[in-house]
Amino acid sequence: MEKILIAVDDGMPQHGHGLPTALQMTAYLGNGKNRTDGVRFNMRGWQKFKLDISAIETADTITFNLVF
Ligand SMILES: [Cu+2]
Repeated sequence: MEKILIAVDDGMPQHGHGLPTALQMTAYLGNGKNRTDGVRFNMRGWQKFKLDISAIETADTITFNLVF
């Protein structure tokens, strides 16, 4: 199996701080899916999740924006 590294950068861009907890990939669920725990929001507003994903011959970045 090819080793995949996922780095997570999260937080509230308008406030300049991260989440109060650290995200962790806790399980591989198969078929390219992973379980992530540790997401806790302590305030409303714009939350940004940036995932830097890298494997042996490729890398990509995806950003999720949540507003609530
Ligand atoms: Cu904030």
